[in-house]
Amino acid sequence: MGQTFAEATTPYGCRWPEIPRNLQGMSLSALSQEFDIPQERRVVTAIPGPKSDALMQRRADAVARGVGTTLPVFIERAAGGILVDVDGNHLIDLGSGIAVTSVGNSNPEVVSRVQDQVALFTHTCFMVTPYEGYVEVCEALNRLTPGDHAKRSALFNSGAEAVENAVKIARAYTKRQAVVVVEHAYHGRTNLTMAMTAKDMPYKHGFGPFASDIYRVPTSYPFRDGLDGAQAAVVAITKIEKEVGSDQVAALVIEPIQGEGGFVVPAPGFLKALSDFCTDNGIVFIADEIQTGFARTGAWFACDYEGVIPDVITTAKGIAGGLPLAAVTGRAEIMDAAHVGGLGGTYGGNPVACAAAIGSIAAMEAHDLPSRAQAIEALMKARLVTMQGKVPAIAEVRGRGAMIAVELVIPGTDQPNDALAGAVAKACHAQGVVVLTAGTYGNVLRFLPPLVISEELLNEALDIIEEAFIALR
Ligand code: PLZ
Repeated sequence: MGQTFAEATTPYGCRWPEIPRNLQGMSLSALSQEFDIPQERRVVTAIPGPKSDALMQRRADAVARGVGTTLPVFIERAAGGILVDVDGNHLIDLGSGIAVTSVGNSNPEVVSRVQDQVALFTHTCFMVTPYEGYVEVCEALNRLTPGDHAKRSALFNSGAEAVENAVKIARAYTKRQAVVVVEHAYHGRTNLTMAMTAKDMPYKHGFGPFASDIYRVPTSYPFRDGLDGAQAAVVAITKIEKEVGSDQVAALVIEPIQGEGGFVVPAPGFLKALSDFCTDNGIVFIADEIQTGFARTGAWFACDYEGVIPDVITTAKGIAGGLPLAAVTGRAEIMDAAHVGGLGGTYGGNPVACAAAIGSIAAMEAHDLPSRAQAIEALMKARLVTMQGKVPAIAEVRGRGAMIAVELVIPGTDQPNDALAGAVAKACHAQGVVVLTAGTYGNVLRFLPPLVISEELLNEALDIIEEAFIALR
């Protein structure tokens, strides 16, 4: 397996996984042997099949319509990179439940620890009578997140809840109120995080009034703004200085690579310039790594690529292999600014979710999943760039690690082509490949495979994506 992450360092002194030069040496297939469902696509009915259709009908009668459906396919089992539906179709999973099952669905390390924990006790409430698993997860977070300074963590149930708490903590520490976010941001669906999220439909439409004292500034979106990182940072910082007032700002919250916003990778230097501005002005720099964290981008955290050490970092999704868990980790003096009893929640850091996180982190370390994410990037980008040569609507291939996307336009323009993104996604679904769309304009097709996916499965999914593009271009 080579060097451990603790040993390797970036030019900036952060942890940096080895870069696999040679895909053949990576054996992306080896891990798929661990899963008890054959890691192969199998289409045995129309997708959706008759049993899924019947369940969709029951769903319509029982479930509020506001909860949407990307694929009207009901799942019965899953393992690794395969979802098995109620009609017996085996689907290739390029979504990971929106970047959650990075260690593979029902990873054995996660399953066994969850089973052991659930038999011991299911809940006490950490604020009433604590247990070791919670502390162990916080220790792992303090060790793995960027920076060697003293840190503290607190655990919650969902990403949105983590973001809310990060803002609470930053306000308590700075005794300021304003929060700065950026265009195309996604931070959640609760009242405060809706205010922080950029996109109206479907996230905010009709759900106001929203929390106050949230200010939105431009971000770096190289494909659309044509600015380098320094130029984009000047635009954002000037807006903060002139329209908000630097000494009014408690926190700047930003995704190092935007998730729902369309896998927008900022130009080099943008994040570092913002984080330096925050340091100089007493503003808490909060990296929302809920989607990018835990090996997804080929480093433990996306900030590792930027030479940025956030004051506070929010995590969720990939942390616990599918169980609901989220965290806020940050500088000890910032985290401890909230008074005793000021943070918490009945279920935050539930013992079963903590056991899952310990299993998930163990699997990531044992199988060097950051390096596997880099191998996935190499394979996917090579194939998607080849596709771009054949499909003029593919304007950009971007992303890092196993967080890769294509932005689609009307050929010859920069006009977003959301119709094509939707049509290609639908065609892939019909062939048993789960892909997701994203972006403020809905014109981004994004891929979030589990990091343990086999090379064969990934290539097969890419064959189907390519066929769909050629047919619909
Ligand atoms: N911050 C960066 O990506 C969740 C949302 C799916 P929760 N992204 C998926 C949907 O349509 O609801 C996310 C994120 C970033 C915060 C969140 C919120 O995390 O666990 O969904 O609350």
